[in-house]
Amino acid sequence: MLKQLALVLLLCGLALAEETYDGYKIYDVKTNNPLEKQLLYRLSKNEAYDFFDLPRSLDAPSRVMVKPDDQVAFEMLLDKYHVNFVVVDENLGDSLRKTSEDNQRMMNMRSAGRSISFTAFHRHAEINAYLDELALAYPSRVKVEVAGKSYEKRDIKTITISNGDGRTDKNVIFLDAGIHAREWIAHAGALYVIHQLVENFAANSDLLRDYDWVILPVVNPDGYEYTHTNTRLWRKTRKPISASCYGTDANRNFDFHWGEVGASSYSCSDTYKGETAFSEPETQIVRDLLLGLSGRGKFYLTLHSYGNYLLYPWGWTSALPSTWRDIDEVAQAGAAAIKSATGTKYTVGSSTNVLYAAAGGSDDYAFGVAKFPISITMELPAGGTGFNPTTNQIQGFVSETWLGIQAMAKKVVQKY
Ligand code: 0X9
Ligand code: ZN
Repeated sequence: MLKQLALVLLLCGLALAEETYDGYKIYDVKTNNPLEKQLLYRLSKNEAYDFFDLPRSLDAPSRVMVKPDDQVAFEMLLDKYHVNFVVVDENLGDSLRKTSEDNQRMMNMRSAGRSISFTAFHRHAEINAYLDELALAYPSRVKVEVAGKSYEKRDIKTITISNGDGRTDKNVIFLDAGIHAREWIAHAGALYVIHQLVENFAANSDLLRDYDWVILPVVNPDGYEYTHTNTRLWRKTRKPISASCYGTDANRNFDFHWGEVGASSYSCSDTYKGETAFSEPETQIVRDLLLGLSGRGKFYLTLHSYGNYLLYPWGWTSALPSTWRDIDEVAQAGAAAIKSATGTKYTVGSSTNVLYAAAGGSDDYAFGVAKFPISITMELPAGGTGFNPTTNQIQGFVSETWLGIQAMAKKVVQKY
């Protein structure tokens, strides 16, 4: 009995303990031929190694996080096959502590009466408070609704932004962010879009003449809060699956070719597809919003990080949808606007062809089921060693991202 109690306490302790990432290393692994790339693909199936990215292109290195106990074996294996690598972070724990202290300092630097800024990454409650502040300040143009609750009962809010002319039949651009908890720059990017459309309305009124925008800035608040309080690089939702494994990859949980490729059946995996399609309250909420907009919804844009990609369907097959040229035209407009403004390069293409095959994504569902004619996943740039931009990188990233979104939205408004 005592032993069982001790085990339960130990498991609870493990589940609640803060992950410090002390001694974790981050590697950039550069492959020079298809054989080396194949080796990397095989390694990425090993749960010991956390691949932050795994692009198809041979030129692009893959970034991998490895915990202290696995580093010797990892380096020996790469050496054995003569695969080049460099260590880009000798101790992730140190780096994360610094960025967290910096964020803590900057959190308090908000202007009066405003819950958020673009000089810090804010908590879910502050983000929700910002939406409510806007609803109060701009009642004719802003409506904030609770779309539902997360597994841990947090309010998942949408903000609907219009020009206040009272028309209710307009086309819609639906934007979300934060499907993946650790991709903090995506949440910040969505907040900046909200800020521009509401607080800089005069400059952006052409984007609201015949279109309403529905924005859900934090799809996965439980995961997001967990990255602030426990495990900075948590990706999934937080519903317990087994005694020691939590969470589902929300971007593998949508019911379109669910689980067919690039998704794991192992509940501890970072790409766990879930017990069933739409097993998570968070993905059910996005599903219901998308289906509710079917017909009016013309552009679905989901913000992620990282890698500078504008990705479109399909993610489940290398085949292209018959209308791929329409989506490509919109994405290219976004990439061109960013390139000419800041020089930042985005890669444009179908998810499977430029990144990797992964079924059950929200983008494929919006396009294939909810019939949004334009559906794009935008992978914002990396900061820090990937998911941890410094606070002074936020403003540059989100304003550049906005230029791309603005250009894509203009194209959509022209086309539909
Ligand atoms: O793997 C993902 O879910 C996305 N990349 S991320 O690094 N942010 O995790 C890409 C999703 C692309 N879309 C589909 N595969 N459907
Ligand atoms: Zn993501």
